[in-house]
Amino acid sequence: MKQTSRRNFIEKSAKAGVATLIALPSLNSLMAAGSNTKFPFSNNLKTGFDQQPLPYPYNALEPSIDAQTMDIHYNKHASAYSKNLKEAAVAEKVDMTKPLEDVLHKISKYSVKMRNNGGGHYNHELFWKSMGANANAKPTGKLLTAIEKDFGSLDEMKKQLTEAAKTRFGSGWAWLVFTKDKKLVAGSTPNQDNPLMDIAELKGFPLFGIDVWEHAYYLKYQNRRPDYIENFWKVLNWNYVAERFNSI
Ligand code: MN3
Repeated sequence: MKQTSRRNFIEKSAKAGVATLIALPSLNSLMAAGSNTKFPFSNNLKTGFDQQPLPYPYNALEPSIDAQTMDIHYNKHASAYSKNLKEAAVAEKVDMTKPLEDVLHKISKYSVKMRNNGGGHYNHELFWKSMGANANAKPTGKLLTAIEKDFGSLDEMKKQLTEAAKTRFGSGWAWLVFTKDKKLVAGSTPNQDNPLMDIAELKGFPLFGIDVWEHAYYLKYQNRRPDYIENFWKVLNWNYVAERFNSI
């Protein structure tokens, strides 16, 4: 499909009734940094139920991620998660003015449809924002210090996360997670589960995730998931990852 300019895209999205992110005051921001942090973490980076506009044109991440994959991924796969999530929310009487995170934290109390689509919507909203055309090549500051403390080095973190992404059997996500023990760990979840969910084996606050469903890479990379993962690192938006880390 033809490239859509950012401006046209935003206009189109606005016409489609896309809502803005729900911004709530951060409890933790009111507390002294690093003290009394409660798990699950509460911060001001909340997710609504509507799909947000893609923060860049479809071709912005080329050659790592091609425009056609981005178009189909965003407009077909991800938008269906949002649509189906809202159907489930209506059926199960979920207040959609509240953050989606509230549902994910107790997802065991809801239907499989809510779990699959609530996870699917959250994971993709995070995924788009975690990438960028002018992404920084490296993390800095507090985030880099934490990575070096918990992994030994940035390269070792990338190695462990790459391994988690490569070895996730079937469909799922690989994550860099901040756990309740206040440590960064690399791991993965199946399907559209994520570390916010009470049913997840890997629990914590996701700083970013790598989508390893075939729909995320098959058009360009076919069966070569490792090549896709290698190229993902080139478009990772470390500024946004740092913003998430600093918000906890
Ligand atoms: Mn996907």
